[in-house]
Amino acid sequence: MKNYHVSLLALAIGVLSVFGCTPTEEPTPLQDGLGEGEYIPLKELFKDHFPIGAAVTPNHMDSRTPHGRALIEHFNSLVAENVMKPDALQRVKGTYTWTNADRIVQFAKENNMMVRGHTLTWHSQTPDWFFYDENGDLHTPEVAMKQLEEHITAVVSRYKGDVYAWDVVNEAMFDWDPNGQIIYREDSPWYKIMGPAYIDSAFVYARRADPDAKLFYNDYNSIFSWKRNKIFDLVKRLKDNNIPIDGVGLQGHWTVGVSEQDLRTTLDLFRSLGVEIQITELDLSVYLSNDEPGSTIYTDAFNMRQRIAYPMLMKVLLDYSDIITGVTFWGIGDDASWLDTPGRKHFPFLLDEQLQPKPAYFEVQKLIRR
Ligand code: 9MR
Repeated sequence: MKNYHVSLLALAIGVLSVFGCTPTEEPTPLQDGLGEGEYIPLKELFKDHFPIGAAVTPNHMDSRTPHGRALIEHFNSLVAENVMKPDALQRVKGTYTWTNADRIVQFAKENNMMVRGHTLTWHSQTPDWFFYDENGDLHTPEVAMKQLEEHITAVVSRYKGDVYAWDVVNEAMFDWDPNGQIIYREDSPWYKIMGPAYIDSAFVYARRADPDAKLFYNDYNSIFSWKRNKIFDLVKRLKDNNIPIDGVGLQGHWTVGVSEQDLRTTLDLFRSLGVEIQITELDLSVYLSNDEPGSTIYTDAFNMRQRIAYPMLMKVLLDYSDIITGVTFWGIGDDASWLDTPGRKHFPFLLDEQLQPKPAYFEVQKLIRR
């Protein structure tokens, strides 16, 4: 077990002035019999509150590998990082490729884990044939809608009873528009073909294929006012029109600077809609801004930031655990994250590059195991 003694108090104070709060002292001994460096697996820590998930690739699905072992130890829910997307399942029209997705579902079954499905309807990672005819012209709304219906019906039916929740529509709202004039992502080929009608239909098709699956709208930047209000309006409209939607997925691609107030305001807002919330793609980058120089070393400053930000975040999620029905990390440990670029690692998880608990993990553990 790694021993991180944060001796750099000066550094800590520097960081804390950023966060405007008082330091958490050196880890205090736990009062429940756990010794120094001992930990409770994540899924056990949160078992009374929500399942803890990880985004995975098919080659993680092997209990003999470190990733497979870490998954079995810490997680009770899985989501495919890529292999359930339209380009993976139906790259060629009418030809479905299930092998990789099946592996994930099988591993989950063998290890008593839940599976989230990601994603049925998206403008990205979706083959051109969904949108364009052989001349490169956009399909008519009828053709595109039919293809969407076939895809959703085939995929949801195959995993009926195995996938308990689907990201039915992903990232359909326009991302940045402080005046709120542009509601939908208008450059999405789905939108170009038929406006927002595809969103409503996708939920109807998914419900029809598996009446028991939980159906989510999933998006990023969803804790910021300019976007959360659009998502709120969308979900309200869907509900008012009896479109079957169960919840909102807040992706959770945040940083150590994530604002507690933004989180709470967003959760209060969605609570008022009476929908479930899941954090679907959680990663907490160690950088406070894009301008900070990149590092491939997990510095003491990064460590200190995460020791503060992670428990703050998890405390908020616990406070809302009556409406939060799942928390899924967008990866497993700091060895690999979609955020990483050469020279700039983001170290966004609670498990380190060796898939061992980080100091931030122990701070989170204290929330529950005092
Ligand atoms: O993590 C995924 C990465 O491996 C893919 O290259 C990328 C392609 O778009 O998609 C990433 O996952 C995204 C997810 O499906 C939707 N929300 C944003 C995620 C990060 O980009």
